[in-house]
Amino acid sequence: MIVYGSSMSPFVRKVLAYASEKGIGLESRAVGMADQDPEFRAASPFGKMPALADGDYRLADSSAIIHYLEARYPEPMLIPAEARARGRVIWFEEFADTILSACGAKMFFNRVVAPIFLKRSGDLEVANNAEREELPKLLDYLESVIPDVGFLVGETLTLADIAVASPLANLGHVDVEIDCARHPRTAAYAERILNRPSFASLVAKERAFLARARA
Ligand SMILES: N[C@@H](CCC(=O)N[C@@H](CS)C(=O)NCC(=O)O)C(=O)O
Repeated sequence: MIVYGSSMSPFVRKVLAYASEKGIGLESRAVGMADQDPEFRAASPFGKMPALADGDYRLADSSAIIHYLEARYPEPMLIPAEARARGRVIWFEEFADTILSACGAKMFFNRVVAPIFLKRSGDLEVANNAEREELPKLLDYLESVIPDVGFLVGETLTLADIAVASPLANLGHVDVEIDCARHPRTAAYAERILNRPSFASLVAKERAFLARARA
């Protein structure tokens, strides 16, 4: 099974960390933004990453891919069956994909993607505004729902934790630290989840790659 994309994308990282937590062996194939690789384009009609190829079955979108994998490999269950728990897990995934990642993308695109990969200046005002005005409110929300110990939903790791931690990893790539005074639970939670082997090896590789690209 092949996953196309770069793990610096929170959506790709979410799929790779999820597969690692499930013990699903995936081959990660690097493609860049607007990549014309025909296999990738066949799996992702609009050229967005991630995309999956499982034999002749192809699928785009991190959530679609994860739902496919969860149905194919039910154990360990990372999307709970119980109605309320499942609803909460999908809420956190949506929050992470559409609200937290959108805010993070303003910083990541303008501080990293534009200058390093597109060789042009990013709009630093957009990035700084996202960091100062948008992000603190999102972290305030997380601070109100993250428990002192454990996970976002129930007693075990779920897709909710993987989805929320993934865009938090990008903050490290744009030199944004979660303020331990204002958001102590969120800071400890991010460290807890991102230190799991499923995330730690990906993030370490990303950091090394960015350090080389910036040098
Ligand atoms: N909803 C999609 C979002 C995927 C997405 O927007 N990926 C970005 C990278 S973070 C991308 O490929 N952008 C390139 C483009 O829009 O052309 C998912 O969950 O997979």
